[in-house]
Parts: sequence; C-alpha cells; structure tokens
Amino acid sequence: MKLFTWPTSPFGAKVWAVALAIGMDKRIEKVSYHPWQNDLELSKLNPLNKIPVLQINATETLYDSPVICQYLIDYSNSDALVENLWLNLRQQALADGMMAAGATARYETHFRPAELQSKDWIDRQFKAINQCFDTLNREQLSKDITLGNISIAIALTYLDLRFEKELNWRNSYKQLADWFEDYSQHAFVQQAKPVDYPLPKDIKLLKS
Ligand SMILES: N[C@@H](CCC(=O)N[C@@H](CS)C(=O)NCC(=O)O)C(=O)O
Repeated sequence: MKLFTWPTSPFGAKVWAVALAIGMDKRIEKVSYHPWQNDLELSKLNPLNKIPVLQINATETLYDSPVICQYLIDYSNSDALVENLWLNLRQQALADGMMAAGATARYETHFRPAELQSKDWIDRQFKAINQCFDTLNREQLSKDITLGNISIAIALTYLDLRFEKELNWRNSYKQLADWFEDYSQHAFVQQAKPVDYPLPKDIKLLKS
C-alpha cells in the first residue's frame, strides 16, 4: 500500500499516527506528494486533489483521512481503537475540523495573494478553533489509544506548528494542556506529527 501525503499535512499525520499505533506502518510506503504540485498525478488518485490518499493496489484508492483510518483499523482488526464508536467518530470530526480551520487560515496567508486576504476570515477560523479548545478542555479525555485521542493529539501538534503564538491556548485550557503534555509523549504522536518542510519548487501559488 502507498500513502500519498506531505510532512506538514495534519490529515496525513493523523493517518500515519494511527498506522504506527496499530503496527500498519510496516505495510505502507509513504510517498511525499504536495497537493499544490503542478501535475495530474494526484487528481488521478483523488478527484478532490487532496492528500492523504491511500493506494491499496493498482486500481483502488481511498480518501479521505477518516475513511483511510477506518480501513487500516478494519484491516488490522484493531477495533479497540474505536470501541466507543460514536465518541471516537465525534472526536475525530472535531479534531479534523480544527485541522481544517487551521489549514484554511494557513492557506489564506500563504497561498492567497496579499490583496485578497481577509482578516475576518482568519479570525472566523481562530474562533472555531478556540471553541473546540473549550469543548475539549471540558471533556474528560482518557489516556487510551483511541482514534479520537490520536486525532485530537495530532490536531494540537499541527496548531502548535502553525499558530502556537497566535493561539497561545495552554493557559486558558489547562486541563487540555495537561492531557496533551502527557499524551503527546507517545511515540506514534512524536513520529507522526506534522513538521515544517519546504514547498516543492514547481508549485504554482494562486494569483490575483
Ligand atoms: N477531509 C480531508 C481533508 C484533506 C485536506 O484538506 N488535505 C489538505 C492537505 S493537509 C489538502 O490536500 N489541501 C489541498 C487543497 O485544499 O487543495 C481529509 O480528512 O483527508
């Protein structure tokens, strides 16, 4: 199997963290692929032009990240990760939403021409992220290795990578900060978390 992803992608990192947690990493070859690369390879795999994509064989691919995670969990009989299914799916959805809001804010400042950027739009993303911090801070997050917890931990690593200063969340959400301090020590979080990486040279940014 091949996983098309990029080192900064939070969604790809979540999939990789799940793979590491359940020992599926050994079966997967990671392929670095940036979604803004200027060729057609990705759109053949995923018409949405997004990563991550899991190529299972010569003819079948899977997207998006919740589908890939569920496939890996089923494939390896790792049902314990989603024992409380609806809790895990909701937590994954919340974490994915935080990643999406973070990526949207990032795209606004890094891929959009300066004259088209909107501070209101970025503030709207940060507002949603802060509401999620608040919700998670009030939940009693467990220490278990679950899809929900892995997703939340990876979302927090991504927001730290991109917006640690702007969000400055730890003092306001102490219970969540303590949980993350502990949970992020897992090797699957440390090894999978998104890391900064230069853009490929052939990338075409948006023009006004
Ligand atoms: N819902 C998708 C989101 C994937 C996603 O937004 N990936 C980003 C990279 S982190 C991407 O490929 N963006 C390219 C684009 O939006 O055109 C998932 O969970 O896989």
